[in-house]
Amino acid sequence: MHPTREQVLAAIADGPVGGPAMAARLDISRAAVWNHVEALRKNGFEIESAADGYTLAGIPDYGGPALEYGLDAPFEVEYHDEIASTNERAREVAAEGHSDTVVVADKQTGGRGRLDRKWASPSGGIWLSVLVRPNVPPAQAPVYTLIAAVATARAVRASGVEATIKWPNDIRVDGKKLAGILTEMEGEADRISWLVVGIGLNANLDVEQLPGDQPATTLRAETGDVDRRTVVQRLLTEFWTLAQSPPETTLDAWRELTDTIGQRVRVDTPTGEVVGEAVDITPPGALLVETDDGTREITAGDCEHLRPA
Ligand code: BT5
Repeated sequence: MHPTREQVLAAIADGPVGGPAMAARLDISRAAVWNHVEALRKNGFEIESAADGYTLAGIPDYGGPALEYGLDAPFEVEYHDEIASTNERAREVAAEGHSDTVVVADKQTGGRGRLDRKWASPSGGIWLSVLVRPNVPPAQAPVYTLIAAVATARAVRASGVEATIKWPNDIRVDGKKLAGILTEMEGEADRISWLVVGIGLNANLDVEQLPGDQPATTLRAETGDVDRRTVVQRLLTEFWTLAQSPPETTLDAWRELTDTIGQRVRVDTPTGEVVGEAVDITPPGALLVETDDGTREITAGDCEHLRPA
């Protein structure tokens, strides 16, 4: 949001405040105040004007201005009712030179999973991509997938749903997939240029709207419809806080939220299948699996939890 518009909104939220008083305080003309008020109304903010000035009577449910308003993290939000893929769009935003931007859509027509898989993204879900430019080497990128997993799991738990993390990128409830993460990046040998972390969270959707080729669930099915603005803001605040913290903070939080550690797992890796017991996660995000032939450190793959042998 335009910084002055943000200040006008903040003043009205603390209102009632008169137009002339605001103009004086923000050092802008009364006409400019009026223009900002009208623009805010167009964006869905309910602003009442009475003899004692403007008051804020309501905020929009969802969308860019709704998500930026009251957000405790310095992200700009770009919102689309419909888009092919927020990850695609975030990559474009990165190419335009921006950072610390979140692309959010109500619906995706070309949502993507890992390895060219499709991600079903009907209207009512939470489909977003976080663009950041951390000053770290590319080898550190996997920690951002863990950050996204922890942030998503915490935001979901705050809505009363006991979600757990399955390495590397699933958020699940009772073994059913509630959310997935797709991390993409561009970098040189020693430094990440940009990182796009895509999060797909089945929010206000029916399970029947999902493909059904593997067990899946939605927040609607688990707890009823949620206020997506609250969920997204919690998620982004957690994401930002963890991104500013040492990686160990994220790893510790991840260990508390995962149900992969301690499981017998089968992991499909680019270099073959590994079966054994998952015993820990190591920086920046590799899974340690104890196999009959010794301990393996796995950086990428599809992981399946097996029943005890
Ligand atoms: C993922 O891939 O789990 C990553 C999903 C990331 C989606 C977000 S939405 C915002 C951003 N923009 C994008 O275009 N993508 C990101 P993977 O682990 O490969 O899982 C994909 C598999 O999950 C599919 O092959 C289906 O079996 C299943 N699936 C598809 N849509 C699903 C859904 N909505 N809920 C649960 N499972 C789904």
